Order: sequence, then structure tokens, then C-alpha cells
Amino acid sequence: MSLLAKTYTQRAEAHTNAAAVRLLRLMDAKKTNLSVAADVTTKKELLHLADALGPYICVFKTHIDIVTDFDQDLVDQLEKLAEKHSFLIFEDRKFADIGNTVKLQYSAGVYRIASWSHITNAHPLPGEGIVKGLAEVGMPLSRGLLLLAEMSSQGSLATGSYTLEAVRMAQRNRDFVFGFIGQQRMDVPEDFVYLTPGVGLEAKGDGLGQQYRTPEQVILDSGCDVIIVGRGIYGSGDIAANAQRYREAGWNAYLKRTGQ
Ligand code: 5FU
Repeated sequence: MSLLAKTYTQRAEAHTNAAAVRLLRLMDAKKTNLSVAADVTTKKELLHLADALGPYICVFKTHIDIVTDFDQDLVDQLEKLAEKHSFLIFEDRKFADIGNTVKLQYSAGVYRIASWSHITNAHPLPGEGIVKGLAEVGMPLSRGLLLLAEMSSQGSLATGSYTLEAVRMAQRNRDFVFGFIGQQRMDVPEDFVYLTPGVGLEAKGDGLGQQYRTPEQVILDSGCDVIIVGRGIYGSGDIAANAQRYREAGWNAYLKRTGQ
């Protein structure tokens, strides 16, 4: 059976990476492949989004360094909400330095990302040392890493042979790397989980290079697994109703893909 015809649960059963197993299982259990990109700048707004949208999502994606009043209590509360609503936290840190430096950026500093974020991501740009450095911190905590194979923004340089090398790097490090930030599934035998930003039902772009595709284009046509939606949900109107719309669109595309 082709990977794309399999359910998330079937894929979880065959997977060896702890973060992938957890994510794939919870997607089927909650019937959602929606991740919200919570790009807000106050603790209050971030916690409000996590609590209000928690029931609809599998992954809550943060940019913790844009929160003006960050404190330890914020991540303590975020972890409690992750338990309450059963979602994973993904700090979209996009590490991009040498192994020794990213190890420190991941474990220490003000944010201590590894201590609370189930998933994080890294650019393959510096070479394999970035994965090795992050793995030294993340593996003992059962965290998972995504490599940025492609970006949604116009003119991105992550294409062609760069993207192929990202996939090869992931293939060599499957104990820690369980998937990609990418725009389309690459044809390899290993099961990688694809989380895909640049998703919008109405807008086609944002005037700053962002490019949007629909949930159906992402899940059905491009074979990705999780839709990441930010402003399409919290930008205007009723955020819960917006989340419900994206959740349904993403889920229906998955049901179509797997023939359920
Ligand atoms: F890696 C990427 C990428 O290629 N494109 C993105 O848009 C990450 N993102 C993130 O997804 C970006 O940093 C935002 O947090 C989010 C998209 O938000 P939007 O409001 O749906 O455009």
C-alpha cells in the first residue's frame, strides 16, 4: 500500500520515531491535521489562542521570541494547555548555526526551548552538525526535529538539489529527524511527516512574499500531512469558526486521499 493511501494510525504503527508516533496517533484520535501558527506578541494573546483553538488542532506553533512579556509561567501554562487539549507544541525556531551553537540555543538562554517544545526545526544549510548538535539535547527528551526542505515564500532558495540534500540528511538521521517543513512530499521509501505553512482559503499572498495554497492542494495534491495556518485563523472574525473551517477542509482532503 502506498504511503499516501495509509491512515495516520497505520503510519504510526510502523514508525520508529517517538515524536512522529505521538503526532500521527493524535491526529487520527482528534480528527485534525490542523496546526495553528500563533504569531502574536503578548503572553495573554498566546495563551488565549492555545486555549480557544486547542480543541481543533494537533500542533500549536510558536515564535516564542516575538512575545514581549515572555516568562517561565507562559511556558508552564502552555504545557498545561497542551495536556488539557492534547496537542503538541512546535517552536518554529529555524535553527541555522553550527552544531555547538545550536545546542546552546536549544537548551539554554532565556527560552530553554528544548525543555517545553515537543518539536522544533532547523535549516540544513550549515551541514549535518546542526542535526547532531540539536540531537544531543533533544533525543534524551524524546523531542523531534523537522528539517526545512522548502519554504512557502516567493523566491526561496531552498529548491532543487538543496531540497534533495535536506531529504538525504533526514534519511541519515531518522532517530531524531521525523519530517520536513516543505511544500510537497518527496518520493522516498521512508515515512517522513510533512508540515506545510503557506495555507489560506481566501488570500493568495500577504504583500511580503508569503504565498498561500488551499488545504486540498497541500494534503491531496502535494501529499503533505499537516496544514499550518496563521492569519487565516486569527487574522479576522471568529477564530474558533475559522479554525473549524480549516480543520474540516484539511480533514476532508485527508479522507479523500486515504479513500475513507
Ligand atoms: F518555514 C516556514 C515557511 O516556509 N513559511 C512560513 O510561513 C514557516 N512559515 C511560518 O508559518 C511563518 O513564520 C508563520 O509563523 C507561519 C505562517 O503564517 P500565516 O499567517 O499563515 O502566513
